[in-house]
Amino acid sequence: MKIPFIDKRLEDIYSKVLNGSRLSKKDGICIYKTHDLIGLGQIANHVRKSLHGNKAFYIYNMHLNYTNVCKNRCSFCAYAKDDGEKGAYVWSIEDIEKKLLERIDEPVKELHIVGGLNEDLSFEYFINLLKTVKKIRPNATIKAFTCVEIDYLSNLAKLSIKETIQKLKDAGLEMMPGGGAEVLNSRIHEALFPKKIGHKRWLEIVKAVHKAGIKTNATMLYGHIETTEERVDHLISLRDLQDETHGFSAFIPLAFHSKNTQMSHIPSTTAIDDLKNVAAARLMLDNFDHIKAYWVMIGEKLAQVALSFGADDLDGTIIEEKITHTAGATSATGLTKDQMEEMIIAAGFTPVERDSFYNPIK
Ligand code: V47
Ligand code: SF4
Repeated sequence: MKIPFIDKRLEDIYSKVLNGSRLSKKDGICIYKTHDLIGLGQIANHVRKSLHGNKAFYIYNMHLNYTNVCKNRCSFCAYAKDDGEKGAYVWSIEDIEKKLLERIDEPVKELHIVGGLNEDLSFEYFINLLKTVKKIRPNATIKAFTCVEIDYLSNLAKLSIKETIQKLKDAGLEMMPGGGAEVLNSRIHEALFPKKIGHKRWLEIVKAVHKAGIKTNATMLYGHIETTEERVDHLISLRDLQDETHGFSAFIPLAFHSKNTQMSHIPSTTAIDDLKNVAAARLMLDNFDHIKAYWVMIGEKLAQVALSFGADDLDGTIIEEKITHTAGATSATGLTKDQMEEMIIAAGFTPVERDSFYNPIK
């Protein structure tokens, strides 16, 4: 298909994509810098359609954020609290049972479980948490804990990363979400989340997780202090690791929301930047099968548009999303299955309900 590019630099990128050649750092920077958003979108859509045709995936999922008490206090996070601070909470195993039982009649296929680093919780709590969830929801996949939590749990349990993963796996862990990487860069790490593990450690843990046979997602938190070059380097680091492990399932660009954070002066991301991040991911991450447009962060309407800019997945129904809504997200806190399907159909795609591993639900 011939694309009438306004920015002629995109012609080279399109030729590389058509030839199956890998895009360079310079191409990545051009993708972010171009003003030819429609031309860029058409290239990304070409790749998206060649991989997934007209399908757009979603999952019936549920988020469980077991505690918001966190010792790291990253400056971009509105969700975390100190112990004893107003609004701080920890769910007991009984609270978690209650939450699950309240919605037991719903066909939930995945439980997305993450929380803060709360020094009051023991390693046994996490094992009981996984076992309880599996007992109540034996047919739903447990996608839980970021590499940040895995690092913390290995210190707590005084076990190696490998042993920690094995214990969690034995208790029911089946997949891991992509959070915690933020931007894989030392400058940003020092400036925004110095208490959290750095990028080398994040990559080391993710590698160990993949080696243990657990698939993970990957994310990038954009729209704060990062430069274009740092964004592209982040994508290339993920692409390099994927070449080695093939353990990443989906990539999710996460749009920074600054309300109630220590960085509340930073304005919201623009629709143009949100779409560029989706397209950049689709084009740079040539070894990732799936790119998610996370409707919670970019809003339902833009997520529909993102399906034509490289994304093939809208994540899920969610219900009770906390992390982004505490930071000012104006999207719904959850959607019904019908709403997800209507969104996808209205955007011109065919909805496919999936499980955590992208198998269609019959
Ligand atoms: O790691 C924290 C981000 C992440 C803010 O793998 C913020 O399927 C925006 O990783 N504004 C957690 N973002 C969410 C996450 C995720 C979400 C959906 C699906 C999957 C998946 C993973 O949220 C954190 C951090 O990068 N975050 N604060 C904020 N103010
Ligand atoms: Fe804690 Fe995660 Fe928030 Fe950082 S982003 S303060 S690690 S909950």
